Amino acid sequence: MNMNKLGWNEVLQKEYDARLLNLQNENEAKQLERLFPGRIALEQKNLYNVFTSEGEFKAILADKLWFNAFDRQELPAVGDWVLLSNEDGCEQLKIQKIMERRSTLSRQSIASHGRKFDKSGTSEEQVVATNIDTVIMVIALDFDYNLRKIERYLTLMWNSGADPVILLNKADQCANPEELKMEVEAISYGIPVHTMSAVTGQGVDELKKYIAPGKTITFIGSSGVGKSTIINQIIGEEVMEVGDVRDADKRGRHTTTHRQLIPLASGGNVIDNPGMRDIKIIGNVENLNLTFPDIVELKKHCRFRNCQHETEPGCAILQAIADGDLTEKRYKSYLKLGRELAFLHHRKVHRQIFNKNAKSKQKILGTKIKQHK
Ligand SMILES: Nc1nc2c(ncn2[C@@H]2O[C@H](COP(=O)(O)OP(=O)(O)OP(=O)(O)O)[C@@H](O)[C@H]2O)c(=O)[nH]1
Ligand SMILES: [Mg+2]
Ligand SMILES: [Zn+2]
Repeated sequence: MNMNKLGWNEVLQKEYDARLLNLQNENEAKQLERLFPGRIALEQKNLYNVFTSEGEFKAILADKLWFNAFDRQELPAVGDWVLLSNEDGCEQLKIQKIMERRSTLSRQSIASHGRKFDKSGTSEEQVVATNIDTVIMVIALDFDYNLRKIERYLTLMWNSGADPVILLNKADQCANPEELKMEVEAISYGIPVHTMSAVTGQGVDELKKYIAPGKTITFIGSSGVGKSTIINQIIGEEVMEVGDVRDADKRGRHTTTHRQLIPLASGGNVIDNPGMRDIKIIGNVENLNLTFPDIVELKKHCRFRNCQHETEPGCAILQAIADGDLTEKRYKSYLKLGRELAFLHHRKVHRQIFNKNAKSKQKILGTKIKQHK
């Protein structure tokens, strides 16, 4: 495989070369020397598919990587560049190390799943995909269209470090796609918004502009919005499985069950994702402010610096709502997402303390085991 098309670049090469600096002993040098890079294409219950310069292979986690991971974020995700070893007598390659992530799209995982890695009992970050250049949120212009949902996704997308794009699909099912596009543009402040139909192919050329050798794009959105159909349109072939939507409410049936990185013949890479259910945001106030620049600006114009925007005279937010420049729904959405982020921050701090304690306990345990040997 051509590694540059897959996304390998100078920064990664530097990191790779640096593995041989500051080595402790010859043994370590020998071990590190034989590691080679690969990119995670698929994950299925701790069994991975990786692309290397030699092709596609199965890989498993090295014991050390597994043992040292306290958060799921510390395990490989689709899109990751990893360092691999090929050991005698082992059918699969072994993933020894995750290389530094250039961007990370994550969400809050649903705590009720009782994840093995949720050792602290708090909700945790679930890495959706990494090393992405452009993250494209797909909204279907039929059942799925909802401005509040777009605001929620935008906060998540700003947190990723990848460039956000909004794609309004199923334009063929909608009487006024251009009107809705303008409505979305009014709340997305300069983020590109496109309309398309993955069935007729209308708008696909505009989308192809985001694809370039070495670049990676990913599609996120609810089940049934057409993510896999769009990818098939881009490729020009039925590569991804596509599922019917339910008759009653036009929602999808969760056809795509695994994230998957697909290298395109032209040299770009696409990651398909399973449909997201009820998405929980992740991030910080900065991401929220990027999603709501209008509200950030308005707040600066309140008469009182500590204005709570409830009943105060000279409140620019209340004035904007009264004038119809800001909808109450949008302001409420801002407050709601802000509350969610504050709650999340609280849990995260708790979790960091827990992990720190657990890690030091593990160290002590490790030393004791060594002493016993
Ligand atoms: N009319 C119309 N139907 C579309 C369009 N795009 C996708 N569909 C249909 O929507 C259904 C769902 O498409 P998928 O591509 O499987 O949706 P998905 O987002 O990948 O769904 P999951 O894999 O479940 O997350 C299929 O029946 C597609 O044919 C479109 O632009 N217009
Ligand atoms: Mg799909
Ligand atoms: Zn105010």
